[in-house]
Amino acid sequence: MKKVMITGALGQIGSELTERLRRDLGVDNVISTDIRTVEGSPVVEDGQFEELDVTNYDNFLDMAKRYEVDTIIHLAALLSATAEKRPAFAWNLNMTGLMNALEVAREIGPETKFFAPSSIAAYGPDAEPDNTPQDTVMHPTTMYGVTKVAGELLENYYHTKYGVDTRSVRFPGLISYKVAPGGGTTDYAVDIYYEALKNKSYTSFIDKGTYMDMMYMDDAIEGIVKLMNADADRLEHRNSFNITAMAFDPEQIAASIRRRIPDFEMNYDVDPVRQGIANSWPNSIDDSDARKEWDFSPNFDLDKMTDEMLEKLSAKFK
Ligand code: AKB
Repeated sequence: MKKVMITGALGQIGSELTERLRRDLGVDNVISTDIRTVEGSPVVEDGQFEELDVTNYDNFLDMAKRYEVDTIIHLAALLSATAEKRPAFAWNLNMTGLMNALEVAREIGPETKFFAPSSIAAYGPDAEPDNTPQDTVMHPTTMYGVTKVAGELLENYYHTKYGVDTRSVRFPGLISYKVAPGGGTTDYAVDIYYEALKNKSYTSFIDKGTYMDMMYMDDAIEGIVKLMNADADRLEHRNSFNITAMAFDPEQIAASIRRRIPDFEMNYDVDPVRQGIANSWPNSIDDSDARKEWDFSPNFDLDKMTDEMLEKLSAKFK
């Protein structure tokens, strides 16, 4: 990875990855792109930034050629809850965008490094729900999940057919304080920290007893960098690696917050759409292949993450 182009760079992952890669590779070696621009965002202001609609292949290719990039990190996509509301739009953005990104990678050089994330959403209700294996049945029942499985297969195809150096992970819910996620099912686990500090209470749209895998953003960013720098000979999986740091339900995150805010109150107003999506996903996934093939090893558990989220957000609110 020497010169990287990032799509969807203003999103939850992209904004933190941009900052990290600018530090690692130098400001001039990271070309961050997004469909929109946001005035005042460090992604836009502190380095190279271009507006790019990933469904426009010609513009995508021109930009990658102009900057002579050797790596594409494709993050532009719609998340699960929004995709469920607008399935046709989600298919077009997630699949045309990914197909274009892979075609651009193939076009600019046979060994272009490539990363696009999959998700725990790639699994469906018939997969083993606990400690879900890396390689098992994948029959998602959401449009987002369908695009993730198709995406994994496409990345595998471009690797075996054209030699594009594709790498990927199945992300769990990602929790961060810098840029809020948008349109995901796991977003409750981010919102809860904001509300705990503002109102000492939170009304969860996900029901108690619903377990999902989660990860603090620092571990997710470290995971991407580690996987992209991993020795290709060690990687047996090219579809997408399971990675996780913790699995909890809303009651457990509330209990973790109460260690710091004892009178924090948790209420429920379950959203049937997002609850249905959550019910179709695993309770917890098995990430032993990622640990074995490229030494994935997260640093944050639930309490450590809670402490950091509350500390960073209170500083932000001051
Ligand atoms: C979502 O909830 O849609 C995402 C995901 C798990 O991929 N956070």
